[in-house]
Parts: sequence; structure tokens; C-alpha cells
Amino acid sequence: MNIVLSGVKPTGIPTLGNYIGALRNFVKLQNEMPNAEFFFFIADLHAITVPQDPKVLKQNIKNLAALYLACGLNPKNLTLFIQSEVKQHSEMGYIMQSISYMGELERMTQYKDKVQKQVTGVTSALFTYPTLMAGDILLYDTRYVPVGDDQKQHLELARDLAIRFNNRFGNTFRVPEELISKTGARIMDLQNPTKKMDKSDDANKGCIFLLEPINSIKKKIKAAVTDSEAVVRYDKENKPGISNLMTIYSALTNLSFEDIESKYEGKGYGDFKGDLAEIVAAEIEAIQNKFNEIISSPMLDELLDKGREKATMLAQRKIQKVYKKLGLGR
Ligand code: ATP
Ligand code: LTN
Repeated sequence: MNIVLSGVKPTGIPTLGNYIGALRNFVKLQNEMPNAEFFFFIADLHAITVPQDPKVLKQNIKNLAALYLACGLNPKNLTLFIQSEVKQHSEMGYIMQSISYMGELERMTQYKDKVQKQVTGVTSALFTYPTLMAGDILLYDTRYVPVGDDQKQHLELARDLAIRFNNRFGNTFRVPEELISKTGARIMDLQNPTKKMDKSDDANKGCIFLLEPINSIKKKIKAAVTDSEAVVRYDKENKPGISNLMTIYSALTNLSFEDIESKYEGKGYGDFKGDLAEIVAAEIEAIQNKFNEIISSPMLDELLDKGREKATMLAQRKIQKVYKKLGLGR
């Protein structure tokens, strides 16, 4: 059985970047791989590696659970759960710490970036974050992990740790594989297109949130930073703004960059942005409509209960095996 697993942190309202780089791909994979099993979770333990307001966190967890479904995941073939409700994640995270090295965690670019931004109050959990993530993946004999390309290095660590454990203690873990889609793996900020669109950033003019008013979404797209050439042409180095908008356009319409270039030949950025605003707005409006139905339906809690039960059963089996291999307990 092939298990596909991924997580999203409830650190804010998910963005268009999360949607294109993660949530939307999950739905695509579910359609393309009818024989795989899908495990998606809300990575709340990962969220508290940086400070969170408890009330807001609780709301974000619920919103994210509903958004997973609103984006189109089929609940029939889905184990949807909240990470902190399956205690084995913390246990496995600790085991992963015991076989990882300071040096390899110090090399993680996400950690280095966040430390650079934060300077004081960096938690030790932020440092060990990739070991918790490795545990999330290895608990379920995951085969495929769909993520945006910012998670590539973390996934490589999960593979290294699986191989290391298997070599030392005998075959225990399946070595996971990354699934990173070719377009849209990294959507950039609309105001600062050399920086990733990030839901936990304070300044949010360049960030489109899945639950923000449709009018505000359109405005942000129309106000996105471009360049003075006024030619719709993909050139990531020299024209990062328009290239990012073209990436969004391409991801949502399946048109190639060449198709988009010829469609807008001789037209300015205004036409292009106007069309893109409508495309993004239509996609997000459909998500918001479904979200509003799901958030007030008892089905959400039922699904999360079922997900917790199933995940706990599998995770417990794996933890027992791991403890035995390590010689822990009686
Ligand atoms: P934070 O801002 O709190 O660090 P994040 O949005 O970067 O959050 P997650 O919520 O854990 O991190 O991301 C969930 C998924 O969305 C991951 O697979 C990640 O790779 C993907 N993702 C996040 N931002 C983008 C982006 N700008 N473009 C494409 N994919 C993204
Ligand atoms: N670290 C990821 C979120 C995450 C995850 C996982 C993704 C936590 N555990 C396990 C895939 C598999 C992020 O920041 N995007």
C-alpha cells in the first residue's frame, strides 16, 4: 500500500502559495492515484516552534481542517488529523533527535533564515523542527510526501534518518520520496517577488489569503509589482514579478508560459493582471463557498475523530516496533 502524507502548519490563514504549492496538488494526487492512501494533517506542534496566540491557534486549526476539504479533498479516501492529537508524533520526534546530529540540523536553510529574521527568542523546538517532521513521515511508512520546494532539505533529512536507523537497528522504516510539482512549487510575494509568499509574515500586501474578501484579492493582484518593460514574458531573473504572476496563471489554467506569452502579445500588463485577478478570484470564491458549508457542519469533527483513531492505531504500532529495536523499556 502506498501512503501519501503531508502537513500544513496552522500559523495563519493559508495563502495562494500554500494552495498552489500544496493543497491543490494534494487534490490532484488523490485523483491521479486511486490506489494510494492519503494522510493529511494539521501540523500544530510545528506551529508552536514560533510564538502563537492560543485562541488564534485554535481557530486556525479548525479553519485549516475545513480548508483541506474545501479545496476538494475527497473525505472517502482521506485520513485527516491534528498532529497534537496523535501523541506518537512527539514520541517519534524525540527518537529522531536521538539519531540526528547538531551539524546536520545547523545546515537547514529554513532554520537559518528564521533565526536571521528573529534574532532573539529562537526556541530549541525551531532547531529540532526537522526531526519532528521526519517523525511525522516515518511513523506511517509513507511512500510519497508532496510539498513545496522549500521543504526539500527537510525531506532529505527524513530519508537520511530512515536509512541511518535501518542500518543501525535493522529494517524499520520505509524511506520516503518527495513529490514536488514542476510549476508553482514556490509562489513569491506579490510586493517582493524575490521572497516566498508566506502566511506568517506581518506585512501582507503581497500575500493572498484563501479566506480574504474577493475584492481585496483582486486589488492585490492588480497592484502586484512588475517591471517597466510592459511585455508579458517569462524571465525569472530579470522579471521576477511578472514571472511569478505567470506561474500563478499557468498553475491555475494549465496553460504553458509560451501559451500565455502569445495570448498577451502586444497587450500590456493591465489586461494580463485583470484576467489573472478574475481567474484567481473565481478559484478562491469556490473554495470559500465550500468552506462556509463545511465549517458549520458536524461532519468536520467526525472526520477528525476518525482520522485521529486511524492515525493513532498505525503510529502506535510503529512506535512499539521502534522502542523494541532501541531496547527501551522492559
Ligand atoms: P510559515 O509562514 O508559517 O513558515 P508556510 O506556509 O511556509 O508557513 P506550511 O504551512 O507548513 O509553511 O506550508 C504548507 C505547504 O505549503 C508546504 O508543502 C510548503 O512547501 C507549501 N508552501 C508554503 N509556501 C509556499 C509558496 N509560497 N509557494 C509554494 N508552496 C508553498
Ligand atoms: N515543515 C512543513 C510542514 C510539515 C510537513 C510534515 C510536511 C510538518 N510535518 C510532514 C510534510 C510532511 C512546512 O513547513 N511546510
